[in-house]
Amino acid sequence: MHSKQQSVAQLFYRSLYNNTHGLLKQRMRELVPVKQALLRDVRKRYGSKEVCKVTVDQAIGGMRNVFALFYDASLLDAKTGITMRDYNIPELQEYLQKGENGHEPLPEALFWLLCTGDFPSEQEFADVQQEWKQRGQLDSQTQHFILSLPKTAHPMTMLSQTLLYLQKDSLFQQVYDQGKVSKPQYWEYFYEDAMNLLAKIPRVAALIYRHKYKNGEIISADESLDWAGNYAHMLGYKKFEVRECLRGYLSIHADHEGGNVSAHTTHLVGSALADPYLSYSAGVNGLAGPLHGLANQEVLKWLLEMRDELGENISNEKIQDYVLTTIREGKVIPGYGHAVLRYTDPRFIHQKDFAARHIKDDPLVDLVRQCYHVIPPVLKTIGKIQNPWPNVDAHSGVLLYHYGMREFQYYTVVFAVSRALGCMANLIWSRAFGLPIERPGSITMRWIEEKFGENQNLK
Ligand code: AMX
Repeated sequence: MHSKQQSVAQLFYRSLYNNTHGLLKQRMRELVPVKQALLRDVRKRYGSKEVCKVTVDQAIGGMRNVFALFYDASLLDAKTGITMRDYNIPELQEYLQKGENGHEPLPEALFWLLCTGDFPSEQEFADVQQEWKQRGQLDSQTQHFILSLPKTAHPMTMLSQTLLYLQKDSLFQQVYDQGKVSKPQYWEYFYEDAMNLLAKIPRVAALIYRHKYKNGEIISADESLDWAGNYAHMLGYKKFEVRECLRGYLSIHADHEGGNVSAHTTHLVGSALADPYLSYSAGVNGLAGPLHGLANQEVLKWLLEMRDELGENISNEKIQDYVLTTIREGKVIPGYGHAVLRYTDPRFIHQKDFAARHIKDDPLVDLVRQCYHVIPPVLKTIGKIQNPWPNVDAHSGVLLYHYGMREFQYYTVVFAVSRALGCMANLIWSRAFGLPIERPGSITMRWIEEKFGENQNLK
């Protein structure tokens, strides 16, 4: 018999077999009933309380400060920045496992934290690392698919397409199609898909890079390296500093609460029970927008254009004029401002400190530092800008550029590899909590006028 049913069963049992000793899944199995009960209790006690009011301005203005999403793994504070399971960026840097006697946190450890709320023991950490190595292989068809993509496509488009290609392997979709899964089990299949997606995404991303920019010369994985270190290796970067840079980079970009475009899109699409591949492909498409993940490539372009026009050793006054000219042309200053943050993004500080430790005498890194002092006072003079301070994208692209990655379009792919960690942890928990399909109401101009207009009482 060679039925689809058989192949689904084989896939599932192979995956269960592989994970008999998966410590993260074991821990999740302990946690899921406990947290489900906690959420039930929270709803029972506070379900009817009002979280916030929504004004017409907020409905039209991108729903700023409308707290209508439940997203448990991370929270963004306008002043202190992101906390992941209540730990801020410096704390994560201090407490998470680090690689090669380095300084930067390892994403495997962060994923454990995002899923469980606890820092992993050495054994738990090693177990996730091992699992991702086992699950991470790309078969020859997948490699062929990537190597056949048109090189003219944007690398974020390639990433999104490859995630859709891999969707044929979704265990959730297969068992759901066959009616073999009930709601309490959904999360287990989302977990399997999420772990496979995470294990594979650095290899997919590295292959896209080698295909688009390096004539398809593939670099095989080095199984002795960690997830981020191996990504640096497969991209073709051999220096210890690049591995360190990517460890930190992939950790700090992992999650930024639930309302940002990539996290929210992944969550929304997943709420329709679209599997993790479909959901994250959608999230990646949102991340590819210039106001979201593409900003780091925009920053670099903007800085290089400024340098081309004004030369080296630019004075503060000239930077100020350049900023004002950019705004007069109707453009934004990339890397500055944020929809929620109102102070300097701690992830920017993390990268600035990394640069201070590892990078000496790079005029572009110096320019980023100079801009940090010069740009905010200029933006403060433009009343409508809510946050004149830098976000993470003001620095991240410049680090990659320093280490030799000159393909700006690719920078957002690195972001996407990282953001998969937060999006996947949340997606697993959304199914574990049994959250429903997301479906907010919307209003029309006529609705607003009829409800609040002068004649409303006459109607
Ligand atoms: N340069 C120029 N104008 C800016 C600005 C900037 N850096 N930041 C905000 N503004 C403008 C907005 O465009 C808006 O103008 P409008 O009313 O004419 O449309 C006005 O100021 C008010 O915007 P806001 O309430 O301060 O910000 P927002 O929530 O609407 O937008 C963001 C937030 C990030 C899109 C915006 O600050 C921006 O475009 N920044 C530059 C791009 C960037 O760095 N994006 C990365 C964000 C982090 C991430 O997701 N990776």
